Amino acid sequence: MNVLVTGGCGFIGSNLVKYLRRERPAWTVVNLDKLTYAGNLENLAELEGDPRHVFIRGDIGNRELVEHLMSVHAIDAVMHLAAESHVDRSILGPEVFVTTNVLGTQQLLEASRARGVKRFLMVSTDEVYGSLGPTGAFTESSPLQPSSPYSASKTSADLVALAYHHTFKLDVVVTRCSNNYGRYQFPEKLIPLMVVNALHDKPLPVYGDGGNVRDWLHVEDHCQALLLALEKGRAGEVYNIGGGAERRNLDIVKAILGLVGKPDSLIQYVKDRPGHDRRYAIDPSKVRAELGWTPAHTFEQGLAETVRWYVDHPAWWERVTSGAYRQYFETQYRTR
Ligand code: NAD
Ligand code: TDX
Repeated sequence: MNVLVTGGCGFIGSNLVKYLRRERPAWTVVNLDKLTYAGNLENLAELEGDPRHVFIRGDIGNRELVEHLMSVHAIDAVMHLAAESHVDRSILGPEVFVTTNVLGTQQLLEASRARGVKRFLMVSTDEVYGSLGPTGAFTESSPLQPSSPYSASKTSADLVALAYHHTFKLDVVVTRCSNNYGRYQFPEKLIPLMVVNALHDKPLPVYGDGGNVRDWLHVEDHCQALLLALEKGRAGEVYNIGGGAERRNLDIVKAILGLVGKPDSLIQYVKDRPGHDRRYAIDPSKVRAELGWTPAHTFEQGLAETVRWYVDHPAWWERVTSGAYRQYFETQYRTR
């Protein structure tokens, strides 16, 4: 089995590539990644010299390149994770979100169709469903109501992938997961940003009243669900994947401060994110019943381990927060 993972140098992708090498050692994993600010080969340092991990730097939108590598490596299946992934960046500059997430995905689907790929796993997001009120949870048939340029671009990609199944009979499975956390997450996302700021005694910027709720999923649990969906999911189906751990942002920020031994006075309430979704929650009944998946991590244990990893690996986040990221970070916070 030869699998193409796109975005394999990002947060979830790098965890997935390592998970696949451990769980399916006979497979060859071809990793196509453009190495944007979010992609970092250092995340895969432990695979150096591994003949069954092939890294190719390139854009998913480059059809010639994608078709060529699919042919040279006899790709059987695609796990598509490459994307622009950060909501705040999509508010500052939506264009690249449409280019990569929508047009890039379509090019990849077209190449997969042309090369007779046997399965295409589209990694989508729960943000396609928009925001929930205080109760209820997203099921696979909840209406699609994305709010941000990021989530609208992911919804478009998700629907184009399903259209390739319905129209062209490409074997497509879509997963829609909730907020991931764990090692190697870029420190622009809530949990690593707060850990890094706390370690530097910098203010912790909580948007709005801090009462927004996310349903947290450990990245290793997500990788397990993705492999199950690849191997056992039914073509044309959507599977919601959620960790069953709904938490308010403010409670997470306070938990992080407790774990690193810093005072709550570092919390700074800042202007809310425009169009900020209030609450996400996943009904995971389908993935549990059909694929037999349940998360292994509890949030409290997973958060403690994740925070410890950031505390123990300052060299990793110091390098990734330099350069281009720093410039973005400063633009972001000048506007508040
Ligand atoms: P990330 O931003 O950490 O990584 C994205 C990777 O894609 C990077 O390595 C980047 O270099 C690569 N990439 C970007 N544009 C590319 C292009 N045009 N061609 C090739 N490679 C390109 O993202 P992540 O958090 O690991 O998310 C992975 C996927 O999971 C995304 O599709 C995202 O929408 C989805 N998702 C993420 C979460 C989450 O909580 N992180 C939740 C739901 C869904
Ligand atoms: O500085 C911050 N302060 C803050 O209060 C940041 C970065 C975030 N927040 C809030 C906004 C959200 O309510 O924390 C929550 C989580 O924010 P993010 O980490 O930016 O994630 P979110 O917007 O929920 O989107 C994430 O989950 C769905 C991923 O980034 C997406 O790629 C995924 O599709």
